[in-house]
Amino acid sequence: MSTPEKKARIYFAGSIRGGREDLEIYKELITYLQTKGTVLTEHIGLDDLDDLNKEKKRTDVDIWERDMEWLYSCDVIVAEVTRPSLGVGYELGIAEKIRKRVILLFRDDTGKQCSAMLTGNAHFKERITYTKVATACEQLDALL
Ligand code: 6K6
Repeated sequence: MSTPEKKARIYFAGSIRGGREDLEIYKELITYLQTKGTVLTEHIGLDDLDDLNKEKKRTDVDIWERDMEWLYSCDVIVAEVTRPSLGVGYELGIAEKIRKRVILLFRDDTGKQCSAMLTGNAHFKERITYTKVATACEQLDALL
């Protein structure tokens, strides 16, 4: 009998207090990533009021402690970085220091440029630039 394959633990990072304009895109990406493994941070795509309120009731200390545990223990971080977020930037800085695998996602139809701290950094070599989420998922499929 073959041993069941261990599901990848995926840490999805996306803006929360940095702004929720890309929430629908996060939701679609998270739904796709759930076909590839366990998404630890599925609350980033939450807009169901009950679930979101539960998350919002957590203290900032609780949130930081839980997220750090997940960040250190995950197999891969997938970060949507089109919408700049201090929290996501912080998570990526730690990911680089602990040499954690990171896949960056950035939309190229916004007229914005991604930070040179990411695009100029050899640790963040796995980068997907996309316009449609379906294209991002196809490229993720080749990487995950
Ligand atoms: C609100 C909505 C959903 O969850 C909440 C409660 N807040 C947070 N819960 C979980 N992770 C958080 C929360 N706030 C920030 N983070 C982490 O920082 C996430 O992993 C995100 O990738 C990142 C977002 O940082 P900000 O600076 O945009 O908030």
